[in-house]
Amino acid sequence: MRLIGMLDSPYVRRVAITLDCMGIPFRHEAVSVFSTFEQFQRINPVVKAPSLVCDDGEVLMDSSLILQYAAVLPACRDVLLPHTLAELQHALRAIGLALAACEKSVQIVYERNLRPLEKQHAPWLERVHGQLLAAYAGLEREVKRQTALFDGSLNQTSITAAVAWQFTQSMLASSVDAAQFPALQKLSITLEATPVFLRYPPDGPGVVGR
Ligand SMILES: N[C@@H](CCC(=O)N[C@@H](CS)C(=O)NCC(=O)O)C(=O)O
Repeated sequence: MRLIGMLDSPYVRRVAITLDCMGIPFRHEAVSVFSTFEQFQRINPVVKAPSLVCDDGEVLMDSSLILQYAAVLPACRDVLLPHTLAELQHALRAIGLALAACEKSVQIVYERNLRPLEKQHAPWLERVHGQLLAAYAGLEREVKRQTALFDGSLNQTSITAAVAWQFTQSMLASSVDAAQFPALQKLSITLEATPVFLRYPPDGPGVVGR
């Protein structure tokens, strides 16, 4: 299996780290949706990162769908999600908040980096920024509440939350004050120091216009 996309995408990084923790063998190919658009297009004409090229050549996209597929592969040692309904529900709520935070961060970065300054729409940016802060406020509460998931262990919830936080802090630190989110900050410091996070550093060319 080939995982296509740059690790500076939180979605790609989330999948790479989770697949590794699940015990699933894959080859990572650092192809950018921006600086190597045509190369990406040849693999997946939709140009969405992450893309997963399965062993039979079929291409999957969307990080959550890729992880859903990975969870039923014979090589999967652990789906890294809770097994009871109540705990799964809480875990999925936290993952949803982290993914919303990624999406809102990406929207702000695209608006700022890809749209000419005079065409940027301040009310839209303000709306998305409010949504981003709401997502992180909710996630901060979950990190404090769900102590078993956020005790430094590696599971789908903690990985997604830590990857989202690192991405937002690297791109939008002035928009999301880390001091207001101490539990997320602590989680990020802990997980970024683990060998598996260090194996997939958030490197890439960033968002650049073509
Ligand atoms: N919901 C998707 C979002 C993936 C996504 O938006 N990836 C970005 C890179 S961070 C991308 O492919 N951008 C190029 C584009 O949308 O044209 C997921 O979870 O994988």
